[in-house]
Amino acid sequence: MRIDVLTLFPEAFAGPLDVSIIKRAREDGLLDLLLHDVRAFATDKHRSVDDYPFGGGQGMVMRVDVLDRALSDVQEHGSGRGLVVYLSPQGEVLNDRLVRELARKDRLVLVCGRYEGVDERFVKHCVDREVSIGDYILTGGELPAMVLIDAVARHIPGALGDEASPEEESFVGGLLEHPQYTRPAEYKGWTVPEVLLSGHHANIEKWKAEQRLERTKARRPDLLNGRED
Ligand code: 4HQ
Repeated sequence: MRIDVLTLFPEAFAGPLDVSIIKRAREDGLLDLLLHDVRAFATDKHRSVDDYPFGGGQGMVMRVDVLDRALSDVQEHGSGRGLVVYLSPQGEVLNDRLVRELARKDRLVLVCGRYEGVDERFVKHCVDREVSIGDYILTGGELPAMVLIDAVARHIPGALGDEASPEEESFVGGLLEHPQYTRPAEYKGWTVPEVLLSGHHANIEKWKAEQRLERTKARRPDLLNGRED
C-alpha cells in the first residue's frame, strides 16, 4: 500500500512511524509512506498557504489553490489517484470497520489541515472521505493522520509477522478484549484468575468469552447494539 501525506509539518512524522511494526512494514516494502510539504506549492513571494476567513471569524484558513496544486502534483506520481482523506473533527469517526475498509485500498492520500481548517471548496471538489479520530480538537491533522496510518498499516497482509493476526484482537466480533496475565503467577499477593492456570482449555475459552461480554456490557454498551449474539 502507498500512503501520501500532505502537510505543513512533514518533520512531525519522524518518530512514531519509524519504530516497531510500522518500521518493519516500511522496510519490507509493504507500506510506502511519502511525505509532501504543502508550502512547496505556494507561489507568492511570501509563500503563503493560508488567509483570513471570508465573513470574518478567528484564525486562518488554508488556501484552496495551494492545496489543489499540492494534491494534483502528488497524484501525478505513482499509480492511481488514491482515496483522498481529509482529517477533521467534521468527519465520520474512525472505527475498526472504517480502518479495515481503508486498509483494502492500494493508495491513500491523507491531507492534514492546520489553523481553522481548509477552504470548504477543497473538501467539496478534491476530498473523497472526511475522517475524524474523535470528538476533541487538536492543533492539526498530523497526529490524526499518524493514528490512521498506524491503525491501517497493521491490516496490510504480512505487516504483523507470521504469528499475529488482526482477526484475533479486540473488536473482532465487536467486543472488547478479555484481561491478560503473564508470569509471575503471584506478585505482592496479587494473584491470577485460577482458571487460567488450570490447563483446562474449554473452561479457559469459556471464561475469556464471558469476560469479553461482561467488560463490553460494563464499559462500552454502545458496542453491543446491533450485534447478533
Ligand atoms: N483537527 N480528528 C483541526 C482535529 C481532528 C480530529 C484536524 C484539528 C484538522 C484543522 N482531525 N484541524 N479530532 O482535531 O481528525
